[in-house]
Amino acid sequence: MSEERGHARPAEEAPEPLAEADVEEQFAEMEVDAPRVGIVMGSKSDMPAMDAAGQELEQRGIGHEVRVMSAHRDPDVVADYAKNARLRGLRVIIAGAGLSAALPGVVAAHSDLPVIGVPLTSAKSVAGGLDALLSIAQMPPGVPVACVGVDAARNAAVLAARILEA
Ligand code: RP5
Repeated sequence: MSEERGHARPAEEAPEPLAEADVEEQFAEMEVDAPRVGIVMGSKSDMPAMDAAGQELEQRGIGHEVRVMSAHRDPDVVADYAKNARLRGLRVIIAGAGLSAALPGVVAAHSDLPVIGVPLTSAKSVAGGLDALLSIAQMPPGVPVACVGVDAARNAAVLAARILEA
């Protein structure tokens, strides 16, 4: 029982000091639960095409999270997400976008994690998604983005799984 300065506290209320091993154990548990793959996309309209990535990771038992953020409409959100990704436990980022698909490249500019871009097609696309394909694949030297086929979100998830297992 603690009776400092006349304030009695019942023994059951006194917090047990955590041993160093306990802290490490708790930290390890947090890391196990943290998603390892981040799936991001430029618009809610990309969700139907990007669903396949989440489904593939789900089937493989790989923890992931899904976020909608546009490189052009929410540039600060994208930068913050990419900058904090590694610290949050993410190891691969899958980024899907259509039209002038800057999202994968911008994520790669702010993070050293491997980024897999998924070029998406839509009614406004040029040549069935060639615009997005070139935007994602034609990165400048030093800032690589892996690029799967147009609308090939499932392949992006398979590649992410292989990167995690490499
Ligand atoms: C891109 O523009 C998105 O990734 C999406 O594929 C495309 C159209 O977006 P919405 O106008 O449907 O929001 O940034």
